[in-house]
Parts: sequence; structure tokens; C-alpha cells
Amino acid sequence: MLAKLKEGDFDVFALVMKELERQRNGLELIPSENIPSLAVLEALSSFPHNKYSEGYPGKRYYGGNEVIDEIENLAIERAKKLFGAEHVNVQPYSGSPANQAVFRALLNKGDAFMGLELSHGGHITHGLKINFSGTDYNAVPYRVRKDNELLDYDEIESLAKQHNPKMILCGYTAYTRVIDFRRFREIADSVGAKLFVDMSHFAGLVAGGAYPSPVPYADIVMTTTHKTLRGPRGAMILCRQEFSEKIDKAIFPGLQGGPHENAIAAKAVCFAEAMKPGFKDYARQIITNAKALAKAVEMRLVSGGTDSHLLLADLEQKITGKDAELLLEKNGIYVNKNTVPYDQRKPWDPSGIRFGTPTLTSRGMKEKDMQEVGSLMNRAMKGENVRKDVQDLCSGFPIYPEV
Ligand code: DSN
Repeated sequence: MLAKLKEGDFDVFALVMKELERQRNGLELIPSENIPSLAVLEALSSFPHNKYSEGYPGKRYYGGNEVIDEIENLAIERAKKLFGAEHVNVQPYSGSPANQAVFRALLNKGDAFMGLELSHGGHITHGLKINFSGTDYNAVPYRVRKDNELLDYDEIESLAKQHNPKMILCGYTAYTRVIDFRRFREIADSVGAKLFVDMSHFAGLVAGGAYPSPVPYADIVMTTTHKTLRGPRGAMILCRQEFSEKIDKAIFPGLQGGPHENAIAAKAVCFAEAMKPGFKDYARQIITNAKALAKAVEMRLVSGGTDSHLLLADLEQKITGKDAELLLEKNGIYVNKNTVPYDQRKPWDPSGIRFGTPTLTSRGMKEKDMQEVGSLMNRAMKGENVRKDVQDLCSGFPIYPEV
């Protein structure tokens, strides 16, 4: 692998290998990252890359798409089967444009919708004032409770009755607990709103049966494909048949041009991998590992722990999230600074850090390794240099040993 790159452009080759070494020698705990299989990466760098294919299978604006149609149809059929969806669009380049397409399909400019506030675990596309979702639409934020840091469904229901949103959005980037999709459906129905779920973070857990599926309850579900699902960087939208035309039109020609068919081929590979029995074990292990890590770290965890792949720690003003991220990074431990609910600090220097287990679980780590990872984090946070111990632990769990 990469022999031609090495021959043709040694500078780029050296840099991508340097990045692989960084990944190999560090503990990657950013919960939105993962290590896809080499089969996924090979599909991603393969020949459908060369083709323009605006449109959809059977209806393209360019000739020569008969094989591309087969690839895209295969990805669609696999995704439908994996998640039990009525309709799937596999063309979104990434999560943010996919979310934008859903907004455009369901709302008119200025319409009210509800989403979890960013500092409480929502995403920038869930209503942040300086994002399209906050400038073009009337975002009504809901929050987690101050006492237990959990979603407050009664409060969400009363906000919905007060504001009559046309859409309610759930599924987050920094909420560690199980979401009650049935309750969200009831709330949406009680005010005639559509229910939109962004399952990007936990899609792999859903695919592996380790986390409840939103698909039976939501009108529309969006997911990226590169997080717990362990596929290529990209996204897809799953929806009920009645929204299929609106979603397809919102993606193309509404927002995007030529789909990245190489990424779609890689998505198809990842969907097949997620249907294998071993993926169920992987999804369960991610959560088991996250719970083990929760026990091992000496930090106050928001909501007291996790039901998923991620943890959110409130550093309680002993150190800022930014400084903690840097301190851990110096030791080859990668987490990201993150706001915590009711944070008094700002997003670029917040009070917390977010971390999780998808990548370490892909490397084969189990509960006892999480105890070690937790202990390394604790020691690094106290100012000890643990770089060598991090490297020793990593060497037992190689990444892409074939390369
Ligand atoms: N950047 C992703 C995350 O880390 O959660 C969301 O887009």
C-alpha cells in the first residue's frame, strides 16, 4: 500500500506515514474518531473517484454511470437493511451539509425548531446562532437539567407546547446517556412537529444493537459514517418514504453537485462490515470499555457516567479544558476540550473535556486496558510525564500492521 505515493511524491508520503505513526503511538480518545478497515480505505481511494454522476441511480446528468449506479444501489440497499430504513440517501459529503439538507426539506426559512443547546451537548448545526441553523431558522434551545444533567422530557414538552416548533431535533455530540426516542416522538406528535434524529455519534452502536435505534420513531435520521460506524468520512440520510423526494432534492440539486462515488463505495463496504456478527461484539465492547474508563478516571463525570461510547468530564475549575487537552496531548493522549452544561466559560476554553472509546476498542483494547488508560490520564493530569508508558501500551495494539 502507498508504494506509488512513495515513488511519486515522497514529501506527501512521508507526512501521511508520520501521521500514521502519531496514531500508532498515541491513545486516541476523541469519541468522534475511529479506525476504518483497510478494505474501507482501499474502496475510498479507488476508481469510482474518477467519475461525475450528478443525479441518482437511473437518472444521471452524465453518461457512463451504469457501474456507478450499481455501486450506489448496493450502498443504499445495505444501509436500508442495516438500519431498517424505508429510504436512504448515501450522497451527503458530510454531517453538516446533510443536516442542512434535512432543515431545507422540513422547514421554511424562519420556522421554529427545537435542538439541544451547544453547551449542553448539541452540535453547531443544531441551532447555534452563528451557524445556518441559527441564522436561517428560529432555533428554540432546550437544555439538560441542572441537578442530574439529564434531558428533562417534561421541560422539552412544555417548551414544545409554548413554541410550536415544526421540527424537534435530538441526537447529540456530547450527551453520554440513552435518549428516549419514543418520548421524543410523543412530544413531536403532541405539537404536530416532525422528529429529526442526528445519530452520527452512536450510529455504530445502533447498528451493533448496543443502543436503541431511532429509526422506528423518527421521520428523518442523519448519520455520519466515520464515527462509531467505522466507515469513510461522509454521511447519509435515512427517512420514511414520504420524505424521500424532498430529501433527495435537498441534497441534489439543492446543496451538492457530483457525489463522491468512491466514498459511497467505501460506505457500502462499511455497511457490510457492520452487518457481520463481530460488529455486535465491537459495539458492546465500546460501551463496556467506556463504563470501565468512567470508573478509572479521577474526574467528575457529567451525569455521573455513561451509557454510550463517550464521557464528558467537568474539570471543576481545577484546570481549564484547553489546558487539560494540551497537557494530555503532550503525553500522546488525545481528548477534546468541551463545554459542560451550564458552563461559565467559553467554547474555545471551556470547563470540560470529552473523550471516548471507539478507536481504542477498534485497536482491541478491553476493560483491563481501560484501567491502564484511566490511570495514565490521571497521572498525566497530575503533571507526570507518561509518554513512554503510553507508547508501551500502544505497541501492544498495532494499527494497520500490514502497512
Ligand atoms: N466534530 C464532530 C464531533 O467531534 O462530535 C461533530 O461534527
